[in-house]
Amino acid sequence: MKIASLKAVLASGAVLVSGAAFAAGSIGGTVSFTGAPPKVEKLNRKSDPVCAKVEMDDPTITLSKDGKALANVLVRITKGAPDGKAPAEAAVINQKDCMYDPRVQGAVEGQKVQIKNSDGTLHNVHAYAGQKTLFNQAQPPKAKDIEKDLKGDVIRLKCDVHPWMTAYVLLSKHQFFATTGADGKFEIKDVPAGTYTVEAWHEKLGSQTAEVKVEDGKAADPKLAFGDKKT
Ligand SMILES: [Cu+2]
Repeated sequence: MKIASLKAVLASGAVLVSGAAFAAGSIGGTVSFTGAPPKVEKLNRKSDPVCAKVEMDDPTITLSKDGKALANVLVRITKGAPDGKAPAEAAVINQKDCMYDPRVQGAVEGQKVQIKNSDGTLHNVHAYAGQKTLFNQAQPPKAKDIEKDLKGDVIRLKCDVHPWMTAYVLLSKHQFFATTGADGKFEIKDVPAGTYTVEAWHEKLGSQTAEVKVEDGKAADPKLAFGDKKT
């Protein structure tokens, strides 16, 4: 009897939990690219024989296969969202094949950033907020991960050894952000019902904003698009 009633309590609890998770909406869709697709240039990585082993395209403007959607756009709520708590886990950036992975990501103010070196060559991680240096640290092969506190808005990482290496971490006061994937799609999950301003940020093409109304259990699509005229 006792076990049966405990099971009943657990079962009803599970229903409540899943019900609560469902009582929110999401913001998602595709960030469109409406301009003429730029010519993809190969990066010149000859300065370091380790990096030169792998050919890489310049990822500054990365479009979907059909050229109509834009990858590496950080979409985040900039108005209307409640503040959140920084997660205990760090935002991780890996240096692999002499590139930062991911190139663009969001993090919560106060969250740590952890930078790994998976390459058999020296990197020098130089972090900026605007023109101001936040830290500047060499990371030889097999060196331990660099872990730092993040403060600012747009944090830019550059490698002083390999000038093509760039990454961005955008900080928000909450976790309502997502980066567009290779297909230009993004999804911000578990957004409470409400009206918000969302910003789509691209390292080269600037930013766009849109108003969006989120309803419980529904996906709101803010229709974000970039052309090729912006700087
Ligand atoms: Cu490097």
